[in-house]
Amino acid sequence: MIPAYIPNPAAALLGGGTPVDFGKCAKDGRRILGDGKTWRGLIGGIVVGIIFGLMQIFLYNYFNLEFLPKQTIITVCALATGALLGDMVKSYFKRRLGKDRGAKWPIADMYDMVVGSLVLMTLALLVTGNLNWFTENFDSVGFLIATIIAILILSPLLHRGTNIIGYLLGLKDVPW
Ligand code: CTP
Ligand code: MG
Ligand code: K
Repeated sequence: MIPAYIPNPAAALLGGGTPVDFGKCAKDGRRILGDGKTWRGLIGGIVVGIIFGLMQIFLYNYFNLEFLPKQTIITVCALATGALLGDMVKSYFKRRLGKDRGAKWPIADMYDMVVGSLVLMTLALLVTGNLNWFTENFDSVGFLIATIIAILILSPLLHRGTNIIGYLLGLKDVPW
């Protein structure tokens, strides 16, 4: 999940400038995505996520970490891109609900990148004919389910932790 977890904090560090929605509003008069989603954050976040994923592939091969699921170029690129696409879809619905940029939306804010990254990864493996990645990396359905449960438990903790650190370092305006 490293290529999925890195892009959002990287976007917070690198973001700014032109918003992805170019400042445009939807029919409800509110911003399509808002000023919290910028091109620099989007592209910078994806690139940094991919770089971390490539380092993961290198370390995996170097230290023979065969007990872990193996990243591939496809999983790395899809996880990093999916994380920030999920984050943008979340912002779209957040704006439609009338919540301002940076407002709290607990479950959605915590799982946007998890759902976005895992859905895009599965789609990317499907369309490239690599769905056997799942059977190659997970011995049993039980191991796959246990991994998903671990992701669902760890993600909000990591999300909360990094946001508190970002807030204490003055990189984020709010600790969520
Ligand atoms: N960011 C960015 N571009 C992105 C995602 C994030 O520039 N595609 C930057 C923005 O500076 C943003 C910060 O990272 O404020 C934190 O990201 P996030 O919490 O996802 O955005 P919010 O400001 O909370 O906006 P929203 O309410 O739309 O989620
Ligand atoms: Mg936020
Ligand atoms: K987010």
